[in-house]
Amino acid sequence: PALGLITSSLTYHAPSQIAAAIKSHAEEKHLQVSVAMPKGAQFESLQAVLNEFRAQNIRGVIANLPLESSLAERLTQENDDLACLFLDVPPETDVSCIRFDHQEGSGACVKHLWELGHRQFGLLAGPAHSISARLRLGCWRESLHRIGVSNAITVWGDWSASSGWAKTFELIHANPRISAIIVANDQMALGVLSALTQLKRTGASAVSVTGYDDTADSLFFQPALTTVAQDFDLLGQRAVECVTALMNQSDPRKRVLELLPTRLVVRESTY
Ligand code: IPT
Repeated sequence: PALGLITSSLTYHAPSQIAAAIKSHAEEKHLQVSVAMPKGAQFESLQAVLNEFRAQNIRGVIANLPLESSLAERLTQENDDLACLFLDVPPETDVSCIRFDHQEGSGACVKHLWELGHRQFGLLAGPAHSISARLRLGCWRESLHRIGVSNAITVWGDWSASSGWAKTFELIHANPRISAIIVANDQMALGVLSALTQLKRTGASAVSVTGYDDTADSLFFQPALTTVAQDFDLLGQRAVECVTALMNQSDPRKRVLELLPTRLVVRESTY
């Protein structure tokens, strides 16, 4: 028996950690994992992947790539012989889904920086096509709005360190008084820290930075990164457990919905 995994590019840290966790927890259950990494997220290309999985006798599929609600719902409805579980879809989507509680983590970053006295914020979001990027940005803005901050500046990166580096110059140029940058993932935060060093915004004129993911490397960034921890191993474990449970029950309309906790890890990049 085998599972199928459709994933975002494994060149990024989080999807590769999640894939590794899925693989090892599936192995414990003596399940092979077949991996597909489609370029785009159109219905036809995803349906082709599911057909390919079906031909390999796969009956359970985990999709860790950003999909709009209507697309995930259509895939679920038109493939009701497969158990499909989604890890990156909007909250209101009528499909089986496990995801991290973005509200908890995003809100905690704003609160932490506010309590340190920061009032001038830069927001570095992930790519606009990413569901999780939009959810995190939405929460930052809502939390800032609630405490009366209305002048935060938003820029969008593509999850990579190089985009974080480039966008930092834009942010600081737009408002040189920015004292804190909230970043949608650790890889972009690495680039932000590098750009801030280049801009000589260290020491007394340092800018605080928060990341998101808590990758294994983030502790060794200079300075060590304050970030929101997402337990990718737990996500992989729960995903394998849920998709196998879905495979073993007969009602294709049954839905699983699980929210995993996140946790703010405070290190040296915020003061
Ligand atoms: C999400 C990561 O937080 C982000 O850093 C990036 O790697 C993205 O994945 C790629 O799709 S985590 C995902 C479960 C929403």
